[in-house]
Amino acid sequence: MVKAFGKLAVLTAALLGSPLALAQQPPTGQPHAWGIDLQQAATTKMESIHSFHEMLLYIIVAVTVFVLVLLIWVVIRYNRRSNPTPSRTTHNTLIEVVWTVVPVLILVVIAIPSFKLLYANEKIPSDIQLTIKAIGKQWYWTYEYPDNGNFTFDANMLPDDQAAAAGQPRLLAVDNFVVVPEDTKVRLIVTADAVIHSWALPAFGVKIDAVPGRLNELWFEVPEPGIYYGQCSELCGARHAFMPIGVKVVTKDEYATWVAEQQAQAGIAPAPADKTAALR
Ligand SMILES: [Cu+2]
Repeated sequence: MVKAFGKLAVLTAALLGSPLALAQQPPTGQPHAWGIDLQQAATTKMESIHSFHEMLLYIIVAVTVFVLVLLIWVVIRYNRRSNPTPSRTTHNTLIEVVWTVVPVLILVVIAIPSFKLLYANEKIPSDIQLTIKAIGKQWYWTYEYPDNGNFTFDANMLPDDQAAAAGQPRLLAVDNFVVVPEDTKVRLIVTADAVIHSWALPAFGVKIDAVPGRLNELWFEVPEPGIYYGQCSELCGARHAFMPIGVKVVTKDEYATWVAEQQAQAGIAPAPADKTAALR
């Protein structure tokens, strides 16, 4: 339904020639001007969040319209002029039972898929193929690749001029991407060094707090190569808004090449049990 509204808005805008006509989703699942709806889903996890969100929207619209109709009816039918002698009813057992039971049922209808989704997204699959560690710092992210010889790098935001030169979006551009292979179950272990941050990537449907002294974990599997952006989502100090998250999903071959480059830079000899071999 949201999508239908979004499409309708874009279509109307195209006909009227307004800037909304430019509101097509960019291919990389990043926020954009005149955007409506959640970010495009890049994982099945995010697709299930989209469906749940749409189901909620139907329920919200139905409840709102029902209450509005009741209000209008009361205003018209029971105002002082049309109803000069008001009823003195104080109790009606049937109505009271109905207005208690129906909302409970609506909440149950919402709660069941909500908990299912929550548990499904929370559970880390047993066949994880790659583990990466993200450490939130003030105010950038450090990444470690323990499965590939434990090379490490920092990801800082690019200033506006460099972002434009690199063809990356302002405030989301990063100097170093988290590179992951496509079609691979990736576990991300998340922690922080001083204050709480949050590693969030809307297109993947993931968000988790980075807490000092604690390891949190999430997982994702992205079928399509591309560049995806997220941001630190827990207020962490002065430059909280300037520690974006950039994930580059590449083919398995490109991933192996990238890992080899990183290992060469770090002076790590590729280990025999290197997990990149298993990925290819
Ligand atoms: Cu932050």
